[in-house]
Amino acid sequence: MKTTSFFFLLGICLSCTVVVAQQKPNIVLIYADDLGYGDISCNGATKIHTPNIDRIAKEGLQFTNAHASSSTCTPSRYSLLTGAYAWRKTGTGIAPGDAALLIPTDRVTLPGVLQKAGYKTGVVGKWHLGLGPKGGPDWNGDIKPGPLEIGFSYSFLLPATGDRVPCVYVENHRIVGLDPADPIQVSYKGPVGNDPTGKEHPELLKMKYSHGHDQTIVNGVSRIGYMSGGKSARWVDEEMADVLTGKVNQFIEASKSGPFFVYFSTHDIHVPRLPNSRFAGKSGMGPRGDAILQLDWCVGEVTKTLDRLGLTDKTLVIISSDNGPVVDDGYQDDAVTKLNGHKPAGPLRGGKYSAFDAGTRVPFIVRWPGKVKPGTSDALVSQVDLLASFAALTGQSLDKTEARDSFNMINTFLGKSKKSREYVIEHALNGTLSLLQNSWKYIEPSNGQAFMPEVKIETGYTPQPQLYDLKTDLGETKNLVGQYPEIVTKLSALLNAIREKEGTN
Ligand code: NG6
Ligand code: CA
Repeated sequence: MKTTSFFFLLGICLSCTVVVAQQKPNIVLIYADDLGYGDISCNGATKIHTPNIDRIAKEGLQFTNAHASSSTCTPSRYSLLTGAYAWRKTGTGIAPGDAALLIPTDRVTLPGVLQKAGYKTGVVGKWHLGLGPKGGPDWNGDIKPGPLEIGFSYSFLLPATGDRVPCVYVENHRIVGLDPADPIQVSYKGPVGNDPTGKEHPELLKMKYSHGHDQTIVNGVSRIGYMSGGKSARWVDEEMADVLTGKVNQFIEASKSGPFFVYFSTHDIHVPRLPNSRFAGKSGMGPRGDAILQLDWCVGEVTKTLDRLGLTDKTLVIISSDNGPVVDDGYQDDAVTKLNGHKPAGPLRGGKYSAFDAGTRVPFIVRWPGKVKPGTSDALVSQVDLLASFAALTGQSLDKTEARDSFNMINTFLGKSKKSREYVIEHALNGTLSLLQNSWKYIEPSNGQAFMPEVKIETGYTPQPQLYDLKTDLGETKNLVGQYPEIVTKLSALLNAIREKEGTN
């Protein structure tokens, strides 16, 4: 190539980069809880219909090989927001409801990056990343540090999960509707106050537990952890989807001049599954299916708001999930008996908690009308890359030690390229790491139960290494370790090198 044409081409490439870098679409990230790859009709479900999610998929780009970082909530969200794998830092497993904020306030974060680029940044819904200083939050005072100290300008939260106390909403630094004359007390060590527990008073329950979840009863459902007081502030599970969706829509309305980022972290379809009466009984699959319908409704309501405000074309919408599916996660809600042949994980093996692919391979849909060409992408991608990708999209550079596991994959997320990530790491409940590269999946050896009887999930934990070729064996049934020892050596060496990568936790 002649030098002049080389520089001409270089010029074109650079100007493309600049065009991408200067775009500041609004960003709506709808992050479902425990939604499996096969739980939505656009991913092949036939027993349940999700028209609003399907609409986003039809108008957008649907990924078939996108991963959460972990097969449980807290570590997936930690890595989504920090661009670093949670397993690099101790204490980032499933957090109790009184945990301190897990993300140090001096860290670069996904909302922080967007805030620096001029975005209004909001989070609504499940948090589960701890709140307050070491020792936990002051529930009756200012609850901080929290989202507002790590890059969000507005927050409306379930502090942990729907099945963990305290069962109250926290807006910015305060519990909503708390009566100072009835202070709230929270403990994960032992009972506080006189509220009945599920263990002692099962006759008071409207939904019985199947395992765990036998502590303080709130709204007829016993939870993990103990609480007392705060009666006027307690949430009603059946109203939660409406409350959260309303807050998201208010935030969008108030930020419509843009750009804004909203992280809508739904409670659905996590346990306890108590959908609104509009959805109860409607799926024919029991509360788990009804919660999927409710989630789909939430997506529809947000979509309508974007349409009404004329923001649809200016908004990048992403729908995904924090980990794979579980059917019985601790309540007797008919999810198992009414499954009716539905396959929450689609063709994948395992589920929530596991090292098999259903643990982390989740729905992932990107819509940006006029910018993202509708279709499907088989590129291997990970949610850990959203931070660096949004930094690139908004024209910002990151220090090399920050967000060390997050790569700029914006062209793949926007469908401009089919390029896969060089590798993806999956992290399971017992700490097992797996490495995906091309069509290979390597699961490192680990100790732990191969089958979790309460949740009836195959974990993929074995003392021997495992190697699967997902191109020919998506269901991870034939361990090829004996046939390809050189691939095993290569992938385990790569995994170790990644494990040792330097950077800030
Ligand atoms: C488990 C809970 C489960 C769920 C999970 C966290 C029991 C027996 N099981 O310990 O119900 O809350 O933690 O789910 O307590 S996650 O999606 O937030 O990671
Ligand atoms: Ca989850």
